[in-house]
Amino acid sequence: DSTKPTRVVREALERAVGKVADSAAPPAPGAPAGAPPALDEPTEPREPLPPKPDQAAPETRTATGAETGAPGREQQGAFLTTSTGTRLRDTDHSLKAGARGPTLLQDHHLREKITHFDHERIPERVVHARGAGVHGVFVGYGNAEQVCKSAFLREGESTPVFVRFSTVVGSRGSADTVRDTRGFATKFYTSEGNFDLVGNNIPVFFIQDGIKFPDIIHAAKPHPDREIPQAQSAHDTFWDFVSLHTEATHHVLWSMSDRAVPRSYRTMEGFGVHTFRLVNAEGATSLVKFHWKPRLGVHSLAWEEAQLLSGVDPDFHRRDLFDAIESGAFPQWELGIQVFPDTPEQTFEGIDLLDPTKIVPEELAPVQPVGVLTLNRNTTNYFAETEQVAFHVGHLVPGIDVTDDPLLHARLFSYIDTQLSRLGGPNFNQIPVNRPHAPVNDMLRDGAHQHAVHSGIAPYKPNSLDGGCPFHAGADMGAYVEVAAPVAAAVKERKSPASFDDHFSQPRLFYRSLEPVEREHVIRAFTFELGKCYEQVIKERQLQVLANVDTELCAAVAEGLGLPAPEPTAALPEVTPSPALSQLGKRWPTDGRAIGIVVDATDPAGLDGVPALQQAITEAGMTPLVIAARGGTLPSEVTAQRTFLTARSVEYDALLLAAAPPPAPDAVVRRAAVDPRVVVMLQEAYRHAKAIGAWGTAATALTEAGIGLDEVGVVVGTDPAEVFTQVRDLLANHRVWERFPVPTT
Ligand code: HDE
Repeated sequence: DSTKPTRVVREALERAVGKVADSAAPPAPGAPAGAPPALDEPTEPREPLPPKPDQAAPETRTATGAETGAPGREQQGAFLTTSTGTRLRDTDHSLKAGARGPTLLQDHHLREKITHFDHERIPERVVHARGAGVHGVFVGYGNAEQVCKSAFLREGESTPVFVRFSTVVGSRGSADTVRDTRGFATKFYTSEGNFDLVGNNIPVFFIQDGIKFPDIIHAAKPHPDREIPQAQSAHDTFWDFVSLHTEATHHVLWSMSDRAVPRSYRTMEGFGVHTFRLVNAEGATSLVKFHWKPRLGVHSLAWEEAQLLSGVDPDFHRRDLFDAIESGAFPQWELGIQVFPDTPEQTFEGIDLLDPTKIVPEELAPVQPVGVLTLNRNTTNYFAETEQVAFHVGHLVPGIDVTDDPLLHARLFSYIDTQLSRLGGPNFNQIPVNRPHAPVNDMLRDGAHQHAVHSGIAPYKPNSLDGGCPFHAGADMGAYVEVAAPVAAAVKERKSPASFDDHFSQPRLFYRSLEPVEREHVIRAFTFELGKCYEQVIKERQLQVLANVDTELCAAVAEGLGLPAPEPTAALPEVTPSPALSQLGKRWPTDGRAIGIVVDATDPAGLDGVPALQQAITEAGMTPLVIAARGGTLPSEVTAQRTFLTARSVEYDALLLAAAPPPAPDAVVRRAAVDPRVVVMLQEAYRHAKAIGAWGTAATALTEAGIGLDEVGVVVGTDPAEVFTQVRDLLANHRVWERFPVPTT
């Protein structure tokens, strides 16, 4: 048998690994012994798609919409060319010495094509590699003028923005719905230069000093030996580090809460994390924390939903964002500020404003809205825009300055430095998505990928040869002037202030501010994550950390792990809960929610009411998605967008079951057995505390799934419109929270 390893190979394998592979791919069925393995059929050729509009006319706008004056490098003209504009006759065959002969080195088109391809990838971001970016506009309310002179905050001032949302730990191709912090980075192309607000959806950070950043990231990233697990914190190195490094505890509590599994990028808060310093037109300063407040409210996935989605639709958040914008449901956030007096201590109500592991509860300092962000345009090219966008906390505009937060200071170094290797040189701000809309005259010259053809001969100051140009502006001409903030007389030392030593009061404040059902989710998250660790000592050490946060939390997690709950090492501090930290107890707009309508394709009477229902859902700003046993057009002109094969409950915020009106009470109901995939869908939707509606004979499916018709969040009726109205009402609370268990300890 020619496919068996030879004796020499067999012996070498036996020496090396002690066993031998049996054979290569099996021969085709029915093929004579020794025949080569069967190959797949080649794909059928298809008709080419018609040209897109931008293939006919060259674009002269940058990716951000600004006029550049010079044509970009996007496709121009209808003919295929080389990168130097020479038209090509054939790009399907390399130049060969005869049709069956060797390929010739002289084929310059082949070499250009392959060389470019070989270099298409750039290093992914070392953190926040997985992301989705979109364009939008920010409009100032004008009320911030008392504290900030920045032009983009002026009343009615409209500023283009680019926003990139991201996860932190995973690689570029990792799933969207993993348990992780989300990045929320905004580039404002203001008339005074670019301002980047590079924030997260969690208001605190794992570390207080930037010098620890490589440590936390090395611990959170996959294990270096096998590079697993991907995009997860549920592994030994992460819990090893955070259980030893207790200043991470506050962030860890947020990461184990529902905040770390957002329903959508559109339903996340954003936070600047650090305290910034604002300056008004008179030069008076204030300290502030930035917040983004989503108009749709803060909502999360259930943990099991997030896990299922990682497989069912790893692009869930991207798709959700792009689809919402495509359909005109533009997501909105208000930018808000918490304002604190700029005192020498830089504390507020005893909270150190320079400590990035601390929040200031909104009840102590309300978040005051100063403008509104609307995301209204998807990217044209993911790589050119989202991959190449370069944020930097040092991209500041007059009116906004940094404070001495030691985490922020390390970031001020890191964000430029990282672009040098990621984007390959110092000219990354010339890339279209990074170009400011304000005029640039920077005297920075040369370097890799220089796109500007600078004129003049004196890129230095002072000069006389270019007439002294460019000129210094001065504050009255809109120049950026650092605030002359005093620096305390000090000695050089590697040390943090004593106020940074409190690692437990705010994690406790956070946990105690959550509703019982949210606390249960935190308990389960800790139990899940620590349950994935192998080392007993790490679990025990983390339980000790939890004992110092909250007795209920520690006891419940310990029970789940089957370990004794340790005693706290110090008295637990008194905390005043901050209700603003809970996601519950509020009602929110339901725009952009996805409603699955399960239909029976063989039941024309049941499909009759579906078009009107779809219209009602669309008019309510939501997306109706019809799910049937087969795709295509069904009776009553209903189109199935999903089939039982492609649909999974996790894609929908609520499920509706359509069927014919119930037969007369004495009629014998004869229904085909409910498809088991519909039963799974219903059980999952029920388990994830989603609203479920049904009418007509469809209620049978609920019974078959073991769901009581009178249970909370289950709406059974006769009129589709009425059932939908009630389901919509339930959706305003996001979930049927009563279905989740609450802590019992
Ligand atoms: Fe980042 N961070 N970071 N970070 N960060 C990066 O910059 C870094 C921190 C955040 O969508 C990198 O261009 C250090 C806090 C976001 O492109 C890198 C420290 C917060 C994004 C970097 C921090 C953030 C990044 C990787 C500790 C919330 C994605 C690629 C001193 C306030 C931006 C890049 C995007 C990206 C370094 C801590 C948010 C390596 C050294 C705190 C949203 O420069």
